[in-house]
Amino acid sequence: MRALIIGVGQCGTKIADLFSLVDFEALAINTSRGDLDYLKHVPQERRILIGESLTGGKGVNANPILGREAMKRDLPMVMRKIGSIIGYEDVDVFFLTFGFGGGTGAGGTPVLAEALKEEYPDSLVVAIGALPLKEEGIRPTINAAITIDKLSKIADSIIAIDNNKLKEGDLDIKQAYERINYTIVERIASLLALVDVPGEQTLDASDLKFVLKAFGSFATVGYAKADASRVKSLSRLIIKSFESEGLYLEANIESALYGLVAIHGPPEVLKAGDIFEALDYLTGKIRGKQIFRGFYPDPREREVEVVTLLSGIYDSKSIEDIIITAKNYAKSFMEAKEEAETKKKELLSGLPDFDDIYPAGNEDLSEIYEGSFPDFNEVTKGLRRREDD
Ligand SMILES: Nc1nc2c(ncn2[C@@H]2O[C@H](COP(=O)(O)OP(=O)(O)OP(=O)(O)O)[C@@H](O)[C@H]2O)c(=O)[nH]1
Ligand SMILES: [Mg+2]
Repeated sequence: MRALIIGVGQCGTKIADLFSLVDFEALAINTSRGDLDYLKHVPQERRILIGESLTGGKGVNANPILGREAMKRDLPMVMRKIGSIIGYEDVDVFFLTFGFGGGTGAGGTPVLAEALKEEYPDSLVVAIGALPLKEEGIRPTINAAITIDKLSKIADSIIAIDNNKLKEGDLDIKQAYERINYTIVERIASLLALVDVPGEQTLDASDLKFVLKAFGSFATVGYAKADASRVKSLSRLIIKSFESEGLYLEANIESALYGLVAIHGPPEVLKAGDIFEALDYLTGKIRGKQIFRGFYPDPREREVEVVTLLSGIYDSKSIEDIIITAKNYAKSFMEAKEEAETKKKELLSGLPDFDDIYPAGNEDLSEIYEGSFPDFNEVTKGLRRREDD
């Protein structure tokens, strides 16, 4: 299976950089030259600066209109570059990584997703986006809500990662992001690494594509890992991977259409009875009732790792919170705007124009000043009278 990871904006390119570290094909697109320079693992020739004529290589400061414009202007160059990386072998899935709350990623990703869908109709386009932290304020929330709406009409699935859910304890923001990015890449890379690998019951590219082709709805990845000697119940560990604490996103997994579970560990722990008990439970729980599975017994392994992908999710509290906050804000902003306009009109109505006050004609200016300059007290009194009427 061939996956191409494309990071857009700072958050997205940092995630793509980690994918590159673990040997996935990745490229990085940003409006900020400094942020591209800061990456460590994506090869130089796969770092693409967009919108230079617009921003001078300095980023778009959380303005998605500029992010969108930057991607549009340089789209031919970006698509040529992607084409040259792809060569003649098809790509199964394009994973677009980005932050929902900024400008470059939020504005640019939907433009790129649309172009990829058009040029590579047989490949899937899956968005992997980080949802903003609550404390970031209203603007990232608005950017996220509008970008969710756009991508839901273009992408095959949106793997939304709730930063709020993965942020731990009192790490500072930079450390928290690093930890979150690492977690995202660990989970998705583990899943991708298990596709097309020989095993007991294996997952192939078409299984993964089937699960991810979910009409632009949400997907989440669950995860659980334990030392093999400590696993008393494998079934319990599998179930843990798709319970709330295992998932990226606050979501009602009962609303999911499809699932995929990959289990990797020493053969003596991977007992069929345990695995089927857990899979039956999951199959019964999700609405779509379709679960794909892969078991990968590995005698050298000392740990058991379970990765679960659930797709077709519509019911997610993380997403709903963002959409509702954005809608409420938009509503009160529109009301405030309308009120400001009405107040302004009221306040200014009845004002005369210059011609109403200054004498007409081409008299000598000195004469105007001396003789006929009106008394402003009189004028304002006049205006007040008009308003009282
Ligand atoms: N998980 C994660 N989220 C991040 C990271 N950096 C930023 N974010 C989130 O992404 C949003 C900001 O996106 P950025 O990628 O910094 O912005 P950008 O796309 O580069 O756009 P501009 O900086 O406006 O040009 C914020 O809402 C953050 O919550 C990161 O390293 N990891
Ligand atoms: Mg940036």
